[in-house]
Amino acid sequence: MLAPNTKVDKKDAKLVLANMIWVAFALLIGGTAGLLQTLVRSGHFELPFGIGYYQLLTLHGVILALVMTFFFIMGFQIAALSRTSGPLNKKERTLGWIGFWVMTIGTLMSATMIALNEASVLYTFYAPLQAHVIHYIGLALVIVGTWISVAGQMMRYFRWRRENKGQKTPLLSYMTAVNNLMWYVCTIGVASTVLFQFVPWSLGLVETINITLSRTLFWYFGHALVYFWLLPAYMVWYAVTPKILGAKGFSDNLARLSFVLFLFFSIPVGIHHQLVDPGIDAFWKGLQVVLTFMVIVPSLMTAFSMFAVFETYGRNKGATGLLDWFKKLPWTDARFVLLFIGMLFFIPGGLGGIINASGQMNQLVHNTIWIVGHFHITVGAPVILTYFAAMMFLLPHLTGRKIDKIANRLGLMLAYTWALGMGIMSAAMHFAGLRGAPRRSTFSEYGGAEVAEEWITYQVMQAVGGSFLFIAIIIAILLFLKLVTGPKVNDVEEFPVAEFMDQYDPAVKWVDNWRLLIIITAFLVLIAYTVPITQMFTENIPGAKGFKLW
Ligand code: HAS
Ligand code: CU
Repeated sequence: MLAPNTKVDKKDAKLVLANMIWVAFALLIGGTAGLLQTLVRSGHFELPFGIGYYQLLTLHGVILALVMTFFFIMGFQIAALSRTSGPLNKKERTLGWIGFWVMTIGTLMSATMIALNEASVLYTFYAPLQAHVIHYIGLALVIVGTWISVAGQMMRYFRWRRENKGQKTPLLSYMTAVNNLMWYVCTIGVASTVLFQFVPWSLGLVETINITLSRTLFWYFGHALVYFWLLPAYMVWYAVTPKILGAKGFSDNLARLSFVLFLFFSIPVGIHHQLVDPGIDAFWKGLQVVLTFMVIVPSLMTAFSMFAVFETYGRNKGATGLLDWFKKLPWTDARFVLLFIGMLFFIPGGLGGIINASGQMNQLVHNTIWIVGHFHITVGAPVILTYFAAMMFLLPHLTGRKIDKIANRLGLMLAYTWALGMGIMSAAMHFAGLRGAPRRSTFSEYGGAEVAEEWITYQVMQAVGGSFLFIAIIIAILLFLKLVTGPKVNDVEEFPVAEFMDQYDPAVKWVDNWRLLIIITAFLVLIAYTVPITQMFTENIPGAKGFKLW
């Protein structure tokens, strides 16, 4: 049964909106940095006021990949819980607010250090690059803030279960809880490396740092991070999209199973980011590659479910033939177009991921700008376009308004401009990467080196794409403003939540058995990481002093 709630509670709405304000702000700052970067790389522009390229790139990565996404995820998940499980109680909501403020303080600390040029270490903060200690503490606080907010969310979830014993938990609430459990387990990695390695080292309490260990702990977190971004988008795909169409979702049980598979396989795969790193045995790299191929399965299940929804919908509207249903989709509804274009991007995005994960091919693309292309058509398109689609209904829903014609038109413009910009930019990045162009580099001509000549056209294309993206960001900001201003209405925009074809089938019990989920997750993590990490302690790896190369 669907929970009787149909609206996000008013007090919860304030908390959600506070998080969403950060999303808009971060998008503007991070997007501007992105535009400037592509202009620098084109070779036709130099940064003013002594701003460094790597300083800007750090800001871009931190503010978009970490700050913007985290605030969105916290806000969206709270809204999803409040909508499907019912209002948070005072304690749960207070945790949400404390988390919000801790994240805010952490963000300001890190951003200040980046602005002072004390932390140009990029968003992955690889050692031996050494930032100011306040930068690391700031990042740690951002994570701690999410822990606190997530604690409130988990309390809401388990309170629903206590109050509704034996019933199937609302799907969006369940998905939120799974994403949060994954988050708790994976952030242990980044928290440990920051606390026990980076902080003492940047304070000068210890002279050197074990780089292999720090990178491994980072990527133990870093791959699950990409699913922490993706799963809220999948929540919208599974549980919201069918309702936007006025159709039913394919299978509630399949959706839950795919989330459980993400929980199991998102964490023990981080070493696929270190396939060319020394200090990790080939066997463990191979094992984690196999596990990476397992984590592709729930995405394929998602693709299948979405095709099933779209095709069924189209056929119900009278479509015949193999692909006719495509034409019947609601091409004038901006919410749909935004997330559908996101899905289209995820087809090459996912394929690129499979290429990256394949040991031998990774040698070709690792550390080239191909990888930057890859993550712009994963987090930078499917994920963010779905976040935009969610903002379209959330913002008016929370503030008592409705999407009007102008907002819908802005949404459509946003979808197409973003697609154009991201399409051009990331295609150019993929092609340049295949020709060897490196990532994390300010240069465009490399002192006139012959090999760099064939990259230049692509770099100019990146700037063209980046400029369209910047226009899209301006449209996005206008859209957000449009959605939260103007007359309030009685017939408030809905937060669409779908029913499923198997809605009334009995619940599959084990997917909600949290002890079992934790045991299997921990077991896989231990198998994949115990030996490689132990070797990093026992094999006497020489430590590195800190470097400040900027
Ligand atoms: Fe990745 C590097 C492997 C998915 C993000 N990835 C990155 C980095 C980021 C990132 C940020 O194995 C760079 C980190 C850095 O700074 O160094 N990635 C994968 C694999 C997947 C994958 C196997 N990545 C993502 C997602 C991300 C993301 C999702 C963000 C949200 N990635 C790698 C590897 C590296 C890497 C290596 C390291 C490379 C290196 O050497 O440094 C898979 O999860 C992908 C599975 C997805 C699919 C697609 C399913 C398609 C769907 C859409 C269906 C469409 C419909 C509409 C229904 C198989 C669900 C169609 C309708 C029609 C009518 C056509
Ligand atoms: Cu990964």
